[in-house]
Amino acid sequence: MTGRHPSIIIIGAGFGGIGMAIELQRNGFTDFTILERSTALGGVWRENTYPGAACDVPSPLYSYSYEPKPDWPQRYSDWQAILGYLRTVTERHRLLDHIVFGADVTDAEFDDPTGQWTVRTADGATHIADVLISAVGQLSRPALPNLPGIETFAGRSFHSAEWDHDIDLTGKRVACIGTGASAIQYVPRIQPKVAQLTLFQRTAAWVLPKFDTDYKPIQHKLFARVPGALLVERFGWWAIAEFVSLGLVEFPVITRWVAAIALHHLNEQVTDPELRAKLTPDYPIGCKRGLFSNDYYPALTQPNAEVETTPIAEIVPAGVRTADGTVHEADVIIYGTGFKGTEFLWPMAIYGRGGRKLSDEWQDGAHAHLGITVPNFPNMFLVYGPNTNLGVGSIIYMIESQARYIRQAVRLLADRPGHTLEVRPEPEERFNTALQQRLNRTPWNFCTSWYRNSAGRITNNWPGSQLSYRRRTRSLDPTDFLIIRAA
Ligand code: N01
Repeated sequence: MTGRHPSIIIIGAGFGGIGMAIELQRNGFTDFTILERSTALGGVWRENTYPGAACDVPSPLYSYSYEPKPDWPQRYSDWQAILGYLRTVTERHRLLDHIVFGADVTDAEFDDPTGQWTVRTADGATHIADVLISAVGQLSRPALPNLPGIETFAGRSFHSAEWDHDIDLTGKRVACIGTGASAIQYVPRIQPKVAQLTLFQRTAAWVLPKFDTDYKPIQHKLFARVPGALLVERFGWWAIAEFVSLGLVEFPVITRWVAAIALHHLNEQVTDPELRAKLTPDYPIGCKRGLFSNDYYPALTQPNAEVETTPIAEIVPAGVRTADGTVHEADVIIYGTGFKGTEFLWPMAIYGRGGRKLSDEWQDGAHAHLGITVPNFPNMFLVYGPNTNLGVGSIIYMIESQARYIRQAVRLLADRPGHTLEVRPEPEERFNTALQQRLNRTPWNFCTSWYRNSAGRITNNWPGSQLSYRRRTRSLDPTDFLIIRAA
């Protein structure tokens, strides 16, 4: 480590990486570089441009606490507004000069003798730093289904996160596979223009009403001029999320109320008993991510829409063949089939102390102390790492908690030049044992989702509230760490 301030590499210029950079900069640590694989910042909000792409967490909460925005156009802003916000914040904090675009990290290696990280990118460049912070998110790698014949389809096809805007869907027969948070946003947008929409549903979603609104000029003025007004709106949504999250473990009665609201919503919007039956979930609410929409069900009741629940057998040149032998002809197939959420940091190869490979350490599923630090990976930190996703609430709030914690670790390093810092195995193990016990009591165990890996281990979610995580990460306990002089 040179001088008092560690040099830092942050991977990823989405909400996590930018939030991390701001936290460092605000605390006087300015020797950082953000490596971003794309040519622009924004992470998932740059990638997901499908029609209707929006955040289903209210914007006053889905924003940095220190960068309130009084003039959000809507309560649930679309991707353009969110991306615009992140760009503005990045510029305001003069972070653009810290970002290297087109830097796709392939591998990173900790060097025991120097106590530094060597980070390599696909273009052959090498970066060396004292501290490595990954902020690559959990949902940055689209997952295509493993369906036979997928490559034989004669029409056009794309994943929802790689929406092909050159394809005009007007008058086309469109097969949509998947009924997650992405699909329920684009299905209502494309249904009015397509000739035929066939929605292939493997599992019915729990869908709640969305209390969306366009903020009016008077509200913008109120938020901008009346001290605390925007904070009240933010706090209100935060408190609702905290209340609902109590239902995950402590008070299941809360989730039963939420389920009743969702079923009422379905019954109100879908009168056809056959369609209603198809759309009724058969697993506990909360097991998969809860969804919010006022226009998803109505879109599915239209004459040009059909919900197909027979399992898909294969993709054929003409379309989708279901297990009953029917070929559902299609001009376009849209895969709303989610992301490789449990493959943390994949496909980067990360080597820690003694050449240990992170993917080997995580063979049975990713785990990290507080989702942030991993034994034998000195001076390495994770933003939005394992078990830090929320069933309800704002990931930006979690990211802020992690950034503050990591900043404390960087401070420790700055105060001990020439040293490295790594979490001891015991606190990490204690943390994970308690975490897994608590996870066993959550509804996430009762279905498959991107929260669990193929062995069934829940690697993605935090089984508690936003506040409980904030409390756990508020102050870094130095006794949890080995702080040793680099050889
Ligand atoms: O993906 P998903 P997503 N045959 O994994 C189905 C975030 N997000 O892109 O449920 C047939 O939720 C699969 O079926 P099943 C949010 O965190 C946030 O929609 O496994 N179907 C499922 O229906 C979200 O949770 C916002 O039975 C197949 C769907 O594909 C996450 O992104 C907005 C299949 C995948 O659903 C992912 O959402 C949008 C197969 N072989 C997204 N394989 C916000 O508003 C998969 N499926 C913040």
